[in-house]
Amino acid sequence: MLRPPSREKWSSDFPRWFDWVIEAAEVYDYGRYPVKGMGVWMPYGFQIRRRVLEVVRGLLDSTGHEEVLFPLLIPEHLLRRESEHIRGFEGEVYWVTHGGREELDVKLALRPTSETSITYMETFWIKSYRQLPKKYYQVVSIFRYETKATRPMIRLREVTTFKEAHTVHESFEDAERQVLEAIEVYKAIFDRLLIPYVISKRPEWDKFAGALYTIAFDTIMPDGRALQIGTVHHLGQSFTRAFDFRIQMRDERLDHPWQTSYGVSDRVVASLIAVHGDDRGLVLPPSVAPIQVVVIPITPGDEEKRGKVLTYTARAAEALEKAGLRVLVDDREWERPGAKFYYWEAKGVPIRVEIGLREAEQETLTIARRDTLEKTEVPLGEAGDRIRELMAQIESSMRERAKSFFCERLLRTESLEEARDWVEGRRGIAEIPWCGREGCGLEMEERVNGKVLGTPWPEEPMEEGKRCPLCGRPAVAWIRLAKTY
Ligand code: P5A
Ligand code: ZN
Repeated sequence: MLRPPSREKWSSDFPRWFDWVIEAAEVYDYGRYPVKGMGVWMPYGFQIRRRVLEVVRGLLDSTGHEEVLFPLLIPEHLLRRESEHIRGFEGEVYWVTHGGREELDVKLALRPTSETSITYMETFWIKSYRQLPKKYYQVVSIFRYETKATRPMIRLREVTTFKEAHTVHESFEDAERQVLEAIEVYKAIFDRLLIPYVISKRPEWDKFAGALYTIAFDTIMPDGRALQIGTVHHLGQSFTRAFDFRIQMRDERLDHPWQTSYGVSDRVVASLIAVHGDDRGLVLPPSVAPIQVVVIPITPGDEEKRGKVLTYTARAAEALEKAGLRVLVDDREWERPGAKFYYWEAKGVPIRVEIGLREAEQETLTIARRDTLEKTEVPLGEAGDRIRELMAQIESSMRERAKSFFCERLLRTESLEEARDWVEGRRGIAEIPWCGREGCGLEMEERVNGKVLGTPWPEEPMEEGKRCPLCGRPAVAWIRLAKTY
């Protein structure tokens, strides 16, 4: 059994803790696969990924998004059609240049995102405003030749769980309403997964390539660095113009429709792991835990007593399953109970049930919760209900724990020095008054030694009398800065 590199690594050496936990919990094998930036979802990790995906799919489906599946390859001329877009992605594209021994006439890109291929096909499918709004999404692998340090799930070259939505609308305003809906969907996803976030409008210089504007969700990792966990883009008419995509509008005119796109990735699973974990390993919210209850029989040496414990264990497990819980009995004979405790703690199973002779004789269960490690004993007859209640409690205390950590890591200050100390010291996100000019924004990045995340969304009216600490002009907004992944 792998043990963490040392105590307190969750916050003091987060990258190592993360590498350790995904291996110890058998979530994701990264670094052994011989292509940089690509990892393997292992069975247990795949189950977590699947449940997170169910949350995302459920919310997209119930808000009228239709699932589609586009080809992985995009011909060069499509990818190049929108000039800002290709300028942004040029350096990150993997190209397929050969088929077998033959060189291809047309180079094919492994999609870095799908605005171009989807818009291209929409020109055939959508002819009139009557078909709008149109909301598509797909769950696919995308490929980006990332040059910043790659990291498991967080900065991949193959993003294997890209949930990208693409929508088409009659007007600027309709697309803007879609941006609001997308933000609500993403809030619901992160709320369900108990992941805290701030929402920012990214600065002009850091918006998505081809977008009018970008709204981003950022969370904070245990080491105080921010992580972008989702983005929503108003695409305006950039792509519909580039593809000469026109439809019949309400007033009979032919015009280019308006689009949005938004996406979340494997980073959602990464932040689920990072935000809730501790030095013993994963702590999974019961709603997405592949196993909600692990039952561990503690068998005495005596043959008859052993039989008694095992029979009772089977009965108890059946009762819990009947109560609708996802249960696993760990009856491996070659493993000692203590080793099993460590193993399932590392895997983040929310509830552990221990059954020894005493429990078997008294028809009770000893229940330990993963988040606080507290134990209680309950009668078997009440166990289903009690565990259900306990899971609700676990969920709310996990939410509170994550929220209070997050709130402690937001600092609002008018002093550039304080902001610098905060960001450099990895305490989290700092907000300082800003005049709105790009020059000052970029200089703040230098001075604070961090990255601008943008300004609060929804827009907050700026208090009177606040000034940009760099140029002294009146501030138009608070601007957020942090170290980022
Ligand atoms: C929106 C979906 C887009 O690609 N096109 C379709 C738009 N936006 S984005 O901001 O570039 O990416 C969406 C989210 O994906 C995550 N992400 C990544 N995750 C892991 N590894 C990467 N290399 C990577 N690149 C982007 C981010 O969370 C981003 O918000
Ligand atoms: Zn300024």
